[in-house]
Parts: sequence; C-alpha cells; structure tokens
Amino acid sequence: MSLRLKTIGVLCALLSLSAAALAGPPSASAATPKPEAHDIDMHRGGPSWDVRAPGASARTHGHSVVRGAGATFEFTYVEPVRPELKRVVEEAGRRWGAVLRSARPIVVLVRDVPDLSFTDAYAVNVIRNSSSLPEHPSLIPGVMYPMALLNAITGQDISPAGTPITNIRPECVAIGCDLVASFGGPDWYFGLDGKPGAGQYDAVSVAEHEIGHGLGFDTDALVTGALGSFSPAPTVYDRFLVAGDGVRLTSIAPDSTELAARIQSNDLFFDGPSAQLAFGSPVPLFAPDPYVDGTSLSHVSAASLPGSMMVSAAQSPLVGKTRTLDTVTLGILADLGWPMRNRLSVEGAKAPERDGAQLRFTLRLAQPAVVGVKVRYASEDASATAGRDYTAVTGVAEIPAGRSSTVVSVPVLPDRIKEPRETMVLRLTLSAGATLGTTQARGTIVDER
Ligand SMILES: [Ca+2]
Ligand SMILES: [Ca+2]
Ligand SMILES: [Zn+2]
Repeated sequence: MSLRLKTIGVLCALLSLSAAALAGPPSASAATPKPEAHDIDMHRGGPSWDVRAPGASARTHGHSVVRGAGATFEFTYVEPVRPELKRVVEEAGRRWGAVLRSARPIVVLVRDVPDLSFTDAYAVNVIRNSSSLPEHPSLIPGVMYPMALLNAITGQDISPAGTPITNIRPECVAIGCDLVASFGGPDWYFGLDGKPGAGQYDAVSVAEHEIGHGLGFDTDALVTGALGSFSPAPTVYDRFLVAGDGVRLTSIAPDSTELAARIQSNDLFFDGPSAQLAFGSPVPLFAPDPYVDGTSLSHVSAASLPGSMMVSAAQSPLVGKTRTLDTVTLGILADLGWPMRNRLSVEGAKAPERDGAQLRFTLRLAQPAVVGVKVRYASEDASATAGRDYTAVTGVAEIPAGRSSTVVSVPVLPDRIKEPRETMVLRLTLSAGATLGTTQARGTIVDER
C-alpha cells in the first residue's frame, strides 16, 4: 500500500496546568487558586507521547465497545484507566455515535496519564488519498483524511490491524486504531450532566471535543519561523479555510511568508456549505497571532460560537464550563464527508384552491433530533406557476433538538378560472445535522369549482 502517512500530529493540547500546580500537594485547600486553562504551545510529535516509556509494547489494559445508534466506538486503554474516565469516554462515544454514521467501528486508543499536564487528541492514521485507495466520488485526490472518516465514507476498513505502516504508534498498528485521546490530570468532573463544579473540568465534553479532532477537525497548516506551510499536505478540513477577503488558504504558495501571515491573521473562516447553513455565514475560526501549534485554525472562534463543542481552552478557560455538540460542528463534519446518522425527508402536501389556503409540507426526521437540524428549501413550478397559482418560497427551516419534524407552508393563490389539479414541488437542497433522504415532494392544488 502506498499510503502516505502524516507524521504524528498533535491536534489539540487542550488543558495546561502550571508545573508549580503539578508539583504542589494534591487539592491542598479550597482556597488554593486553580491553575488557569490555556493551550500549551507544543510541537507536533512532541512530549505527550514521550510520557510513555519508549519501546512500550502493544499490551493494553482493557477494551470497551459502545454501539451508538449510527456508529460504534471501540476504546482500547493503554495504561490502566480510571473507571470513571472509562465511563466518560464511553459516554462521549455514545454521543458521537448517535449523530454520525459509519459502517466501520471508530477505534480510539485512550491514555490515562494523570502526570500529563494537558489533554489532547490525535487522528493517528491520517493518510493522503491516492490511487491506492478505493475510488469514491466524495474523496478529494491528494488530500489528507483521517482514517475513521475514510472508513465511514468508503464503508471499508482502510487500515486493518497489523498494517505495516510507519510513523504511527505501535499500539495503533496492533489494533488498527483510528485516533488517540490522552487525558492528563486536571481536576476532572466525571459526572455526565454537564455541570462541573467551579474548579473542575467537565471530562465528558472534553472527551467529545478530543474525539472531534480525531474525526477530522484538524489542520495541517503550521508556521515555522516566518514561513507558513501545510505539513505534509492540506487536510480535507484545510480545503475549506478561506480568508475574509475570499482568498483560499490552500491557494497560497507553501513555505511562504504570505501563508504565515494568513494563518495568523485573525481572519480565517470555514466555508463549507453545510457549516455556512448552520452558522448563517462562513464560520469564524481561531487564528491568533502568534500562531499556536496544535490549536490555531483547528477550533472555532469562541467569540462567535460560545459554548460550541470545538471552541478551544486557549480562547476561553474551560474550568467550570461545558461545551455541547452543536449544528455548526456537525455541519463542518458533514462538509468533510461525514455521513450523519439522522435523515431528513420532505412529504407531499395537498390544499384546496381558496383564499388563505396553504400547502403544508412536513419535513420529517427519521429519528428525533439529538442536535438541532437546519435545512434549506425552495419551491419549484411543475404544472402550477409561482406568482399565479402559489407564492414562491425559499428559506431555511430548523428542527430543534428533541423534535422530529417541522412544517414549511406554501400559500395558494386562488383564481376564478376552472382548472385541473395543479402541482408544484418543494425541494430540499442542503442540510446540517442530518443527511437528506427524500429531497423533493409534490404539492397539489385542488380546484374545487
Ligand atoms: Ca390556478
Ligand atoms: Ca382555479
Ligand atoms: Zn481542541
């Protein structure tokens, strides 16, 4: 297999505690100031792995399989993992598995490293799509994809256990792991209700966030000295990064000062269609000057999306707070190619031709929404003509979490002419938070004369 592997990259270094705090006595007193959360400035392939003894074997400490409604997560534990941490990563897998769809299990290596001063996640097996991969219309040639996404798109196991590839963790070769999440030792809140105490970090939403990076919320853009580059090549996520003036990041010459300036411009957006539908415009990203390795560009702007799942600790301290899975995050993942578990369809409508009558189209989800769903729709003529037989509509409908349907109404325009039945079409063109099922349905206007 001529798969080109990404060197091990730190996607997210989420929490950082000061050395003094780590060295100090554990939970000395309630009056002890808690360390502030910020992203650690570290380099790819940096120290997080080196916490583990070099040459360690593929021996693991247990395994959990979580069958979500749309995708199964398999967690393998490297060190002995605290039972309460196992519970939260399983819950995180359940939550992702309820909204994403994959025919292949998503394999996560979990490390519990209490003496690690931060928490991070890697998509370990990130490969460049090449002619050696299965052909698929959704795959963009020459672009880096995380393995779990390739598996979900193609329905095949791209990197089965034992694949002799370099540059990945030995334990991942052994188990064919897709992503790795390491949990450091802050003062975790292990409850599942999103209500951490004032000095605590919400473990389950941190686990969800880290898995989000491993699923593809990940840039290969970096700044070294005065130069910006994509190392080794743009990820599928990078393809959607655009500056406020419309310049696409991947169109800028690599190893250039311009690319470095753009990466640090505080003016970068994710402009995939589903993400834009969810947010209402291109999604502002965290693009600070100076660039922060492992953090810049791979998070959304906290100012624009407070509480969103992919906000980073560097922008807004997470202690005492939680983040929730939102439509913007799912829109971005859908733009990367992730199939959504839920499916939205439109049903036909019928109305009499009379004053005040409306064609009421039901937009129905296969399952109640776990995360809010947005959909763009538009009317089209069939035998009926907009402006004469009905009023044209176009817009965005929303189905909030917990609901499974909404209605789009199309006003009927009566006239004094006796006519046969007339029809128009309501078409769904784009969605966020659900895959589109039946995308068009007929509206029938019945002349009662
Ligand atoms: Ca008519
Ligand atoms: Ca008529
Ligand atoms: Zn992150």
